[in-house]
Amino acid sequence: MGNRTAEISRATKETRVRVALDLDGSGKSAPKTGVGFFDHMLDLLARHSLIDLDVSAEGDLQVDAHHTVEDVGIVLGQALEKALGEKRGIQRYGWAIVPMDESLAQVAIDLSGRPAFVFRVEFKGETIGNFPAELIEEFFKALAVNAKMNLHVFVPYGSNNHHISEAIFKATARALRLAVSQDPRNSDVPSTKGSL
Ligand SMILES: [Mn+2]
Repeated sequence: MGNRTAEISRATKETRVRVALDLDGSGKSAPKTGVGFFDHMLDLLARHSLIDLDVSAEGDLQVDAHHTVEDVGIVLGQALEKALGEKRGIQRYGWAIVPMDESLAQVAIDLSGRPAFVFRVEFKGETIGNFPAELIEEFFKALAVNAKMNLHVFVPYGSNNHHISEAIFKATARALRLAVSQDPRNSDVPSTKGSL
């Protein structure tokens, strides 16, 4: 299957973001985005997907965390797509249902080469600590579009925003772990079209 790694840097007037990842890693990460809660979520994403994930970002946090979080989603999505290459031999689909105490998250992924994003989540109030809850959706939208994948996130219930967010990141991680993993029964591109 070769080397499934990628490194992408992106600089705009709002942010400078660098992402390096290894799909066949062990879940190592030490995110440095300047946004503590977001670093915590990226750490969860790496740990539970077993993707080694090196993320550093310097954003216009004097404005707010919006650009930083969105741009990390963009670059992470681009890196994921690049590391997958031709997608030969991958499982392609991934899904997970993950509880976090009283909250539940259901995530389904298709690494289809087509972006689609469904986010059915109701946070309780506008913030998670001092982190704007709406940025969770912005991050995953940017990730889905730039990784060119279908990403469906559904939280049927949950009452603590920190738990809801953790459940979403862990379920996405688990779904990604499955979707990017090698299918021992199929070394071809998993599509009747012959490409993804
Ligand atoms: Mn936590």
